[in-house]
Amino acid sequence: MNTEPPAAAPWWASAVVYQIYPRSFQDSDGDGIGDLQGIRQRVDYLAELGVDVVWLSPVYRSPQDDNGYDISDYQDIDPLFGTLDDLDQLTSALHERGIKVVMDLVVNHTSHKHRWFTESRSAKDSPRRDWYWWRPGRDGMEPGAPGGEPTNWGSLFSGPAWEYDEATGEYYLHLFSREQPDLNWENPAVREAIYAMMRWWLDRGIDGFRMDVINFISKNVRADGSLPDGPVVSGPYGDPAQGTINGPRVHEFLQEMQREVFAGHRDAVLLVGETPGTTVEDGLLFSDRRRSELDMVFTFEHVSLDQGPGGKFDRKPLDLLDLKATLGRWQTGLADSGWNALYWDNHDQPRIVSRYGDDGRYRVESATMLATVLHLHRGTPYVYQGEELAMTNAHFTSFDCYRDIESLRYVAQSRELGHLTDDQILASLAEVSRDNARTPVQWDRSANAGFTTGKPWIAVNPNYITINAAAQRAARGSVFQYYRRLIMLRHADPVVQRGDFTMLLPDHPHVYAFSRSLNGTRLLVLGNFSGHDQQADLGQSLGDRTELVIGNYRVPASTFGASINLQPWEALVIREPG
Ligand code: TEU
Repeated sequence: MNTEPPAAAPWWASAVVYQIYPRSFQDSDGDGIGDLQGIRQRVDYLAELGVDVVWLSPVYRSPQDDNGYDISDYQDIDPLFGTLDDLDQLTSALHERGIKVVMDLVVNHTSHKHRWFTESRSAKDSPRRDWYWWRPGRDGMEPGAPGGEPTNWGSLFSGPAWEYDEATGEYYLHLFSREQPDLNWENPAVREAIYAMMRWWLDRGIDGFRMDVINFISKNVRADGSLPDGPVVSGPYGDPAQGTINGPRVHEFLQEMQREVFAGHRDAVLLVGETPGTTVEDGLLFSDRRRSELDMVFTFEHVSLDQGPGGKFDRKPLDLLDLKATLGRWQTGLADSGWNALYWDNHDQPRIVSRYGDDGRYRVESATMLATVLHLHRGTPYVYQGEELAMTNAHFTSFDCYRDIESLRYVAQSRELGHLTDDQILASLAEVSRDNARTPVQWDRSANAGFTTGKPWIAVNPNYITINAAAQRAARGSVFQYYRRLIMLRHADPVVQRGDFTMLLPDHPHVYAFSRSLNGTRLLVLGNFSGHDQQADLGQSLGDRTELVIGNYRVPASTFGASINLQPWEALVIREPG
């Protein structure tokens, strides 16, 4: 880290986290899949960017049905990525550069190949039977027949959330794919095994965890062991949310985890929860320091605003007023005792420049505007690999380009239901498939963008010839250089780290405006979310000592009156000293 954080604020108030999706970051051995030694080759790039923490998406041993989010051994590395020794070397290389390492923790479910599950499924009286959610079929229904599932829940990856297992005549629960059975956290032995595994990783020297769907671990189980059906909103299945999200014991489990795993480590580690379906009220409970659960959580509200009633693949345009209202609510709601994790992109979301920006004519302007708005909020910003280069969506036009299990299952289900044409399915995949974020990082203009000497596991975006790290590192005014400046700003400026947040112009349809203030100093942040000039009427003149802190156009500070003209996708941060 560049600067010491102020004593009162936790270290991560002035930190920026960088997410690596190892499969697509850098290949070192020519098999077309990124690996740990590949990441090690790029640590100086990360140091140059200036990030404080690296979060590694899963590298554990896994059959890779969901690219590592299906773990078969929590205490080993998948040979695709390397060895435990490679991980230790990478951790040391990052630590030497002052960069912390956060591991992904996927403990709502395991792989169906995990020993715990193979033992569990082997017999009804297996000592591990109760480590997962086994249930008989619905009363009066033939086991294994459609509709015989214990509840009507749909899985998040299409199809039912229960899989019938002939060997013992019961069903097991899988909120994700059938290769990802849900662990039964009601069983104390499960929790103890997970805590022991987490302690083992801390002892190995890692600096925290990003906890996958951690608010799914407590199910809403009735006293008789049954689980509730969910409302059927769209499609053939019921929504499992009420029975599975933010369940009755989730806070108890996290507080227990704090006591069992993090006692004595509390201030050094970073704990960020991935929490779909979480409201501001829940977010506050998770991140309130006094409750000792998590440091911050990823909300999904601001990345669901372009989603129609049919769910993720049902697309509608973003209304900027919704985005401001949503992020504004999270800023206000967590102002006193909670903390926000700030993100646009990750390995599950389409690229933000293609989504809320313009990846054509104004790619550079819109990417830097979006970055400015995000990084100036109160919270800890996350940068997903390639976001700092304004990498775009994949723009795939045929089904055989896709690799992601969620996308492929969605295609299969949609074709089976027959409501959509192939062109319609392809159009929604092109907008929102997770593979948009998973194409290889574009390092330079050489073959395969410098990602691999072999055949990449997923196509490289052909725009790598112009959009790549080598070009941007060298160029003033590049998106990469702009991200560096934003990161330096967070390191250096207490107003960015700790200032209060006030939303301005909430009804302006195209301008995102807010201020941050601390001890009389105010930062005014303006972002134009359109490809046209926009006027921001602030109602009061800015003082005459204002200065431009950062912006993505060259504008002299003296032009800031009560009304500011913003050029297409322009971002401005203006300081008014106290
Ligand atoms: O994702 C959880 C999640 O709910 C979604 O973001 C999901 O990816 C999907 O897009 C919903 O439509 C986490 C991981 O980030 C994701 O990669 C995994 O596939 C999933 O959990 C299961 O482990």
